[in-house]
Amino acid sequence: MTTDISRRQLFRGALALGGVVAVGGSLAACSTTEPGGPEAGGGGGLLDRARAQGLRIAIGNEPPYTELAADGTVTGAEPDVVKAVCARLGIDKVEGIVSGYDAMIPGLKANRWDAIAAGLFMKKSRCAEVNYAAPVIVSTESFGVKPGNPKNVLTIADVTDRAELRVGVVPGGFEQGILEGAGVPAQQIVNVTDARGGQDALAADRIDAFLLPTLSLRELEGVEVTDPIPDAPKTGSSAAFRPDDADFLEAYNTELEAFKATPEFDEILEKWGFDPTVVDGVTTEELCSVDG
Ligand code: 6CS
Repeated sequence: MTTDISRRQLFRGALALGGVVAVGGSLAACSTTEPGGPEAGGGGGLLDRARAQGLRIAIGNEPPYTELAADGTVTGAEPDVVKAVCARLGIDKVEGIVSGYDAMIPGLKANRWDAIAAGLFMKKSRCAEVNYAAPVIVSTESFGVKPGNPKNVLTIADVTDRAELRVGVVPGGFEQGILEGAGVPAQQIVNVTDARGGQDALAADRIDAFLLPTLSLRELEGVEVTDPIPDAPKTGSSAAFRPDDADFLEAYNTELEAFKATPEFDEILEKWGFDPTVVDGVTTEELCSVDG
């Protein structure tokens, strides 16, 4: 008897095992670290390799930041910007590989992918390990709660002040860092696999609130989304690269800055529900100063 598992079940199984699942053509083409894989380093090396073989990006498959279309192509606000900038660099293939947020930087260092384009929000600890391109997205965090917000969870301070509140976060995510940075004890922090896992945990009363970006929560069913959390830090993101690929980053940033001035950039952000003007004047340095 064959077991016909869905793509989502496969992803969630792989993520639960801390693994990654490569998509691009077919799942059979799962690629993690390619045998004799690309040597790290040398922006020119990555630029030449990407022009020849395509660019592999890690994504979280969390719309609207990143989304795996039914036919396996990678979309979402960040990948769509990456694809547009890559086209300007002569790179005509971008492959999405689904990963948990906690595995994205280790996977980049292990050459499982060439870049991260997942809405991996900038903060000190991440900026110390990877080099981010100029900001593309600045967004907000909210709580996903049961309709009517019966526990009245609105701020991070509510969570620190009320020991009975259990908050769901994705493993190693920016939100986990917000709670830990605020001194929320581990027993109040509940790991869920991903956005759908948080939705299910809320429905099953395993958590009282799900901490996730505002627009990601709005994609879920049966979840009321609070206003942006006033005492949560600013969240900003862009593509992230290995420090050894500085030449590639320089070429990428040059084309990204030019692309950000075009109507197409605004169209991509607006298509996915983001306000393209919020990122105006925001720098990587500013976002990399966020604690955590
Ligand atoms: O940067 C992060 O870790 C967070 N970013 C997104 C788009 N979703 C959740 C994740 O924790």
